[in-house]
Amino acid sequence: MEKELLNLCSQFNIGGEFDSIEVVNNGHINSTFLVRFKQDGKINEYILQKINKYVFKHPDEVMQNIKGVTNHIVKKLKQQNKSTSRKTLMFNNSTSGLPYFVDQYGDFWRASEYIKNSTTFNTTNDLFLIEETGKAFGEFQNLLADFPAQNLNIIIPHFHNTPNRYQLFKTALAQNQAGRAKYVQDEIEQFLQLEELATTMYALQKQGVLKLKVTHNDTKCNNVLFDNDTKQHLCVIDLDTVMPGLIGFDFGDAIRFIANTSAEDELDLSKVELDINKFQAFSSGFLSELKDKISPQEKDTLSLGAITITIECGLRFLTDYLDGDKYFKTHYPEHNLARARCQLKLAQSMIEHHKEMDSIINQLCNTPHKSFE
Ligand code: GN1
Ligand code: MG
Repeated sequence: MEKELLNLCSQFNIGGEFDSIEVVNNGHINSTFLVRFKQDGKINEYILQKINKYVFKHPDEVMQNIKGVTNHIVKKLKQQNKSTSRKTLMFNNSTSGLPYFVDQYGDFWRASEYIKNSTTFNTTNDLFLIEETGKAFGEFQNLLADFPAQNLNIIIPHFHNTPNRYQLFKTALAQNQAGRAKYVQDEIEQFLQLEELATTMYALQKQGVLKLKVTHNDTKCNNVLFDNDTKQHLCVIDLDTVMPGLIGFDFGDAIRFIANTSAEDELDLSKVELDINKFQAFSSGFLSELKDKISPQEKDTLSLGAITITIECGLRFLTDYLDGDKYFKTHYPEHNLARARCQLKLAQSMIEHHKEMDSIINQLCNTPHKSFE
């Protein structure tokens, strides 16, 4: 393995005196290695990654998107006379001049410099970190605000097409492949009642009220790098699902994940709620970077984006439960159902707090930024 990996490094013109290789085990999708070389008395560290070709059918298109957005981020930072150091992932070209190398098995590999002295969080109650997470995603959107989103490849078609997600749900219900529909009549009914609300954003997009922008599509806090010492954000990582989308959905998915009182699959639903302080902290960071770059319609629908994505995600879990757990990895038979119930409860809590969320966003957009430090 070591020999193969070293050969791959040479395909990316990475070299020097070999020091060590480590397997990095923090992703469910790609295979990742940290490789170290000595050169002129110092250690250079690189990340070598094999792209999962089952999940990503066209890794070349994934890399084309990533190259486009990372080059744009560097260009914008330079224009603003800001340092580019540790502010984006940058991928090496291989000897063929492309940002990937295809090995003898048809696997796609990519290489980038390791971002030094950085760390990630899977979950946190620290409002400072939550605000920094908001800043990281806000800054990402800010730097890409003038990137032509229509030039991006569609990596996963219909990813946040909520009416399409409802269609797939109804098909799963009609087919009832796992024979589970009878156990979840209540949940089915609740999701159907939410359909009109959950498809509003998509309708606004179709009407041209909400525009497609560059979106990240996996805005969880563990996709942000923080400086190890200051705990300030550095940059956003995991750019595989960068595609055209709605800003409200990136915002909403981040809120779904970070601004709640429980895990995504909490069984005790009495523990599941929107945490309004976390909502405020994330929104404060996000809008400090972005409030001048988004339209009034985008601002007005940020909270609706959170509600929409939470319902959509729950619906995807319930669909998969009805299909017999084919898409999401599950750790026990009712896992997808537990996740679906949890998202339903969180969505209901968000609906109850809809006005409060809107008024926090309004206030943040109309007053100077005040940090949570
Ligand atoms: C999947 O595997 P992970 O956690 O990166 C899913 C997201 C869902 C999330 C729910 C490509 O993301 O859309 O929000 O599960 N990613 C894909 O936990 O379907
Ligand atoms: Mg991911």
